[in-house]
Amino acid sequence: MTTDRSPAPTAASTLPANPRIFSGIQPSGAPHIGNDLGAIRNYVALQDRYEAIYCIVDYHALTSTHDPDVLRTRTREMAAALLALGLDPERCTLFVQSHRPEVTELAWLFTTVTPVAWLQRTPTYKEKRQSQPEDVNHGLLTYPVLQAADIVLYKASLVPVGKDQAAHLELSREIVRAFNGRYGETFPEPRAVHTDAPVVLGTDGARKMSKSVGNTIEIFAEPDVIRRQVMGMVTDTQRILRSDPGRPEVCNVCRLHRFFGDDYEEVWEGERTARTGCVDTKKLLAARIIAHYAEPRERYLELMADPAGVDRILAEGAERIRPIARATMDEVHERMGLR
Ligand code: AQP
Repeated sequence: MTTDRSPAPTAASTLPANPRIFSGIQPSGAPHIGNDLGAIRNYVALQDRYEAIYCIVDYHALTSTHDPDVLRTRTREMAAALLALGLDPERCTLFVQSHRPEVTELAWLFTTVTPVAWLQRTPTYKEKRQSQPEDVNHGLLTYPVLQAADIVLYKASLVPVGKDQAAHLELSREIVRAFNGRYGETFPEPRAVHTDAPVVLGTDGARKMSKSVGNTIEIFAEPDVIRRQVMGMVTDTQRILRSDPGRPEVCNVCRLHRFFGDDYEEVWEGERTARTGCVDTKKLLAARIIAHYAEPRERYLELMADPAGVDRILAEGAERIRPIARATMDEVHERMGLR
């Protein structure tokens, strides 16, 4: 079984010389394998090569999570999850978005260079209007402006993210171009770095795996829960009988086998020849996912048993990057004629 968590070689080989890395993750629910395969394993790999800053974006989560206790708990859980999966506070900075409030000022300043039409056409905004019609708050509309501020407050130029973030990142680049065009060259244009699993589909086999959709395989759930989530996955819908040959290239279970074993071709062959059935393939996948995350799960439980220790790491992270945030804001004030 593979434990290689490095990014796709094509992604890494195109990186510039000394970029600063930034990425954020929402504390909007339990982390899932889509988060890990699409983004977190790149966070881990890149911390050894570049100056890396990672953020738990609690302001963003407020656009859909309104219970203070839930938000607090999830924020700490997400921090413990990232540490358990391999982020090392000695090799990167991990902090909570609201602990460096300069970002909200920068976001507001960015709204003055961002046409409303750019925000209204964002696919995520359109989706959220459908999925939470009773709560189309202003934060949902301006989400990409805050995201642009998150990244460039630290003058980061590379952003490890999944493909679902492509439109947001493109908007960040447009906002940076608009600011630089009006006030002079200030910020680098950020660009995405993807893994070799930039879009992981959910257990429904239709939409991307997503906390808010609830079609996830959770990384730190009890083994029984993981087993249930995997066994509930939609497979190749044209394979009706056990004796029907499968089509592994369109089966989400088979696709996931690529990331949880060295022998996925053998697994695929078993499906193609109907030597194995969907149930066998799911059972094997569940066992491999559980084994793959067994050690991180132990670390996660240890970290959650020491909440003060986790909070200390987050507080130190926010403090460490204060000078970068202050220097950026001083420069922005000067350029915009404030102060
Ligand atoms: N399915 C996925 N495949 C690949 N990458 C993914 N990411 C998320 N889902 C997938 C990447 O994980 C990072 C953190 O994303 P997030 O905090 O937005 O996570 P989420 O699960 O997408 O969260 P929600 O609550 O479900 O948000 P919505 O529904 O608003 O998207 C990002 O780099 C993301 O690309």
